[in-house]
Amino acid sequence: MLIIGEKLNGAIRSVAEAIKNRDGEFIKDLAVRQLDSRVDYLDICSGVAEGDADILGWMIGLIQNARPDVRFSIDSPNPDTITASIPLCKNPGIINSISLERDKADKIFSAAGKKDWKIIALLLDDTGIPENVEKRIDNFHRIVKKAEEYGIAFDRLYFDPLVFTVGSSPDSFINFIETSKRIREEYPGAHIVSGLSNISYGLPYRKALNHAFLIGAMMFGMDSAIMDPLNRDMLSGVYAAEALLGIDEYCIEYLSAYRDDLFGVQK
Ligand code: THG
Repeated sequence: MLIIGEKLNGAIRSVAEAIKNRDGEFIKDLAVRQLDSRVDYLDICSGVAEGDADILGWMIGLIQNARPDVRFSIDSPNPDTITASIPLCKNPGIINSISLERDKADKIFSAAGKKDWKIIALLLDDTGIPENVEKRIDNFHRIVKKAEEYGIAFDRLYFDPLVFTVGSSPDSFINFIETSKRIREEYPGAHIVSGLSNISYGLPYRKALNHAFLIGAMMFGMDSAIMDPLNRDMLSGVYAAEALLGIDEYCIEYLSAYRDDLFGVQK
């Protein structure tokens, strides 16, 4: 499972505050704590439209200075911010994200076509939030076709069926797994990703919902998630599910994570 650390997001109040004050120590600490847990990529999102690229550039420099081996997931709705951020990164990362909105996919596919970056594709177009599974699958086919036109290898794409809070979208999880199932039936190796903490927005005791989502979605092929890597219950959930699903043969990874006390339960 590819784990993308979610904490450096301007939608989180304390992070927004640190960005506003250019509090490098706060940002660096949050980066290092995630990297010292278990994370493959660090998602970075400014949470603002104005000065988005400058903020991400500042974060990239700061974090890369402390940890040159870091890999970023550049999280911006603005394709120009993404194309400006890519050359600043020493290591290949993830483009988060493209969609069929306006010329977003074309812009990014033509700029990043030859690079070794993974690309998250939201199953979204200009008509807005896809209301059902059929629309998501239609968007999936259109994105696959476009990627082919630009010569983007299918394996670089991570499809995000989109997750909304179950507090106001009762079908959110069902739509997610139904979409994943359909994609996997057609392309068994397709990568599926989610911003899984979205599922619990506005609800109490979020980790119960996040945890249930994680296990359920992994059963239907989700192999990557933007999630909280500082939450030990979520981390142990990833390892436990991989063991049960036969992805982690003989529980080798599970045992090693336990021994390294990644679950935070050893005395
Ligand atoms: N898809 C893609 N990218 C995304 C999202 C997506 N990027 C942003 C978002 N959605 C995923 N990132 C977050 C980051 C933080 C939270 C939710 C989603 C969040 N965090 C709480 C906090 O830190 O205060 C705590 C969460 C918890 O209790 O576990 O709410 O869908 N491609």
